[in-house]
Amino acid sequence: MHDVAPCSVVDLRSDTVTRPTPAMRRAMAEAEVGDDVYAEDPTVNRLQARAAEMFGRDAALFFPSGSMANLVAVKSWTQPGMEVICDARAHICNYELAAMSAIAGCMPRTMPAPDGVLTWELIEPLIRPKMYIYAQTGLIELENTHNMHGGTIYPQDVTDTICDHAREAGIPVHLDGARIFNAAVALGRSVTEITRKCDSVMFALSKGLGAPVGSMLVGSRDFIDRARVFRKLMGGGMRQAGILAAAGLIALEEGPKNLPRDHENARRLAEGLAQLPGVALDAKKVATNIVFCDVAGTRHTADEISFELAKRSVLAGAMGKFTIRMVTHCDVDRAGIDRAIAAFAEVVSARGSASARD
Ligand code: TLP
Repeated sequence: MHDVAPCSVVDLRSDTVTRPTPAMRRAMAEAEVGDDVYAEDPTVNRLQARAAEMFGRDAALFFPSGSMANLVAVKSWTQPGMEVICDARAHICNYELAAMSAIAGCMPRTMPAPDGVLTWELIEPLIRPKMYIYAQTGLIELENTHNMHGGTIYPQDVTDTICDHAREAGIPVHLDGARIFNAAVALGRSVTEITRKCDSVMFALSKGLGAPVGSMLVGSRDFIDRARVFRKLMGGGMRQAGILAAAGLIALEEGPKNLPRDHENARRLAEGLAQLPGVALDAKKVATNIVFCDVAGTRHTADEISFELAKRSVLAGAMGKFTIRMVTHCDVDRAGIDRAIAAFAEVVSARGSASARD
């Protein structure tokens, strides 16, 4: 558990905001390092080997960010001029600066999927016929858990069916599993089991697992060899990166243990917020660590509410005019969640009476 000072800010903007634990800092200070562009950093090599083992794959590669790992996956699977099928609210297509187009030369072909969970029935009609007038489908991308749909999880049979059909169609499947450990913990299954049919998987060390920096890409040896070249092409060849990998190793071994508590806290937060006047959300749908609520009923915008929350030392993300996102993580404990609910209640009632006075 990370140290949580009693009067600290309760930062629920994202699970990316966690600070390294004292154990991580010690491991970073003591890390054995080498030049990773020569593949000679022993700590990076250990992290990559451990990640590959945990996912039951041949190989893994360490990246400075999930965005770069997703981009390199697209680049490694496709040719310029191809299409990438993904959900309309996928991170890869909305929050990565159109990198798949700007850098990999691919076009996203999107479909709004209920809860962000694509199915083969939704995907199949988007696959282009093999005719020279069409851009060809180069990749199918899934996101598990789905960030902008509130941490939703792919049912196993849905992922497996997509991957089976995609394989028959000769199209690889890349999984943006930035929060795949959250999904695994919620399902009570291993990450190997829930990702085994995907051709490549990106997962983050720097979100719920608590590392300060880093994401991993896992897959076949051949895929990772290609990805290594593209990572270098994009300027992601790091040198003595063992100081980061050392924290990543601790995140990988210890981080998943924190996730059940983060999920409990998210449910507690959701149930608390659902009681507040003008705040709409379905607490029963909160399956992992992400809580979205709609504040339109308070007659105030998400920006106004998050501004007021910040004055009370609670940070939340305004993700749309009336949409607020709050993400639980290892640096916020149950007391922090209760403080967040109390602050939200105060803001909503203070603002409610202010608007009643208007
Ligand atoms: N997500 C961030 C923001 O970019 C929205 C967050 O605060 O949740 N895939 C998924 C599903 C993500 O949620 C994120 C980051 C990424 C990829 C990118 O990872 P990084 O930030 O390491 O580039």
